[in-house]
Amino acid sequence: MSKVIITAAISGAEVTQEMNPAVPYTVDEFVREARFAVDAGAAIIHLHARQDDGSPTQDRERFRLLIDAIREACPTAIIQPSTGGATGMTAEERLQPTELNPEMASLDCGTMNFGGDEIFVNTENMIIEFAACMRERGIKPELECFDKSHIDMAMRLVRQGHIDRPLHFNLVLGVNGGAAATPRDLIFLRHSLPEDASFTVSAMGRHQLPLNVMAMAMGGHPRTGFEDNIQYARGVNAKSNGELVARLVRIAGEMNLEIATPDEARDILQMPPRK
Ligand code: KMH
Ligand code: ZN
Repeated sequence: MSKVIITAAISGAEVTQEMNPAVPYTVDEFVREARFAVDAGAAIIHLHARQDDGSPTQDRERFRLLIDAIREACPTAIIQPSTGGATGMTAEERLQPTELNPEMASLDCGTMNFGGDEIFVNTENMIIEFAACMRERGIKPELECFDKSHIDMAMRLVRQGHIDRPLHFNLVLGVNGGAAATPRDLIFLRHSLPEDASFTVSAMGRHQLPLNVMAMAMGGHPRTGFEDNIQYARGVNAKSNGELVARLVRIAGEMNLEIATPDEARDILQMPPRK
């Protein structure tokens, strides 16, 4: 049986230290959170950058600092920068971390109505541009799909030759404007994927844990971390991303599932071996 790849989305762009003081802003805080997550069993660190004051940034040099520091602390981990960034950022801004040639990056597959007047823009041409940039640099895209139509868009771009197989999806549930964080919607999305694709499941807030467990039961992989959920239990903040990862590792063990090391994750996702 294939092993379970745990992704830790350690920072995100939206959560703050006012909500949970363990949310990382500084380089040292990022290193601490990445180390806790990897030591607990995460193979992939999904990374949004922050300035020291907590403001989200896609600045290439800030990403370089963070990636170099995390790599030193966690030399085997797969570091997956976000190209989603935060709403309101331009495509050029968002693409900056790809200039560092990471082995993987997120590729958002549709525009989202986040609420009010907030729109997360991913036009078809932007997705094609981001995919071309990743192909040129040998970066494995993780296809972020917040709804069924995003899967359809991704598959259209696969058929048109813009995105290469093997495909790895991240099904993101419970974000305003997208699919609901319910078993019904997860089953629908999972069965909308091509048979040969691998998939991770992310779900917001209190839905993170049950849908992570469902993902593992369905042959998929879980994504945990502060980007999607800052609480360990109702009204109780998680002390670290590592605490969330450790709980998944325990549950996977009870389910007789083994946890993939970063190198095993590269193998499962059919990525080149670590350099
Ligand atoms: N923060 C959201 C606007 C990604 O990382 O690619 C976008 C996001 C997706 O988190
Ligand atoms: Zn993200």
